Amino acid sequence: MDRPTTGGFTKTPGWLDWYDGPSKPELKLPPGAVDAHCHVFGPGTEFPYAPERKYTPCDASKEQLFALRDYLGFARNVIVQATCHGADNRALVDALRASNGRARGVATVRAEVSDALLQELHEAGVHGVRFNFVKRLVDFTPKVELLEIAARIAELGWHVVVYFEAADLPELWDFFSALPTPVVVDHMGRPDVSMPIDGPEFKLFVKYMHEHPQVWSKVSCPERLSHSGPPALYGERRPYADVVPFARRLVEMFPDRVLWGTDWPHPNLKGHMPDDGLLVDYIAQIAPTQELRRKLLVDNPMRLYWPEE
Ligand code: 0GY
Repeated sequence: MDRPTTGGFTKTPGWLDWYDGPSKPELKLPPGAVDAHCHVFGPGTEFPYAPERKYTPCDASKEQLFALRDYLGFARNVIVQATCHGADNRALVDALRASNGRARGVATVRAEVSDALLQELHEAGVHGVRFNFVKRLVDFTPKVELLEIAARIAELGWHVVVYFEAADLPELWDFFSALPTPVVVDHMGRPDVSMPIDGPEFKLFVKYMHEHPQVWSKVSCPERLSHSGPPALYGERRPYADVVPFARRLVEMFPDRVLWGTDWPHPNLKGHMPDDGLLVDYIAQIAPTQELRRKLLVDNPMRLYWPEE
């Protein structure tokens, strides 16, 4: 289906639209399950994309996100500010306010952000900021500025979400260790899953989590990390087999510090757009018991994003 981005914005050539006909998951999610990593994009007519963005996505509205939440069987969302909106969090805040308390957020702010704006974000349901180190997505921000932001948001009880490539962990290690808040790593620090699970790269990430009890990991995005697929495994309902051991290792070693999310509407995917129903069934492979799934999908995200409940 052609869904051109509107509001004077044209999608980046080759941009894959999110998949509009997800299957119904076979896995029954525990009551109160949280999709702890997803985004809203625009719509561009209402919430313009940021001038400094590295891509222009297709629109993906809050109504579409909430419909997917209900269809898949989730109760709540954690909406993460994506780089195409820069530090303009209006689309995020709009979605949070429309969610009737069923969504919380992770924002992007610059060092010059006012206390009043931080307070407004807090009241809307923001509980964290995202620091992005993926070079294809953002321009460089000096670490001293990030540390200033971290010190200010720590006072609000927020945490820091970090997104980086596995090869950059050694360089970022000391900076992450200096952060005064819980640190949530996106997508397991993006391991190369063609490498052995006990090889130096993933071992370093496991060591990092082991040595830092304040560090959490999202065990999400097999569709980004997989070399084995789908598409070949569509229909089989056990997709992304090559990523499973990595995610399962973290779920079993750190059951109280893992989160999971769909990553809808799946920015910057090349090759295939995942069926979100299949992604939910993937959870059964990485968290094989009901207890692990309850921690991953309910207890852990509730502790971080709805601590008052
Ligand atoms: C993700 C992934 C990506 C993009 C962003 O903020 C963003 O633009 O997060 C990516 O391209 O890997 O997980 O949302």
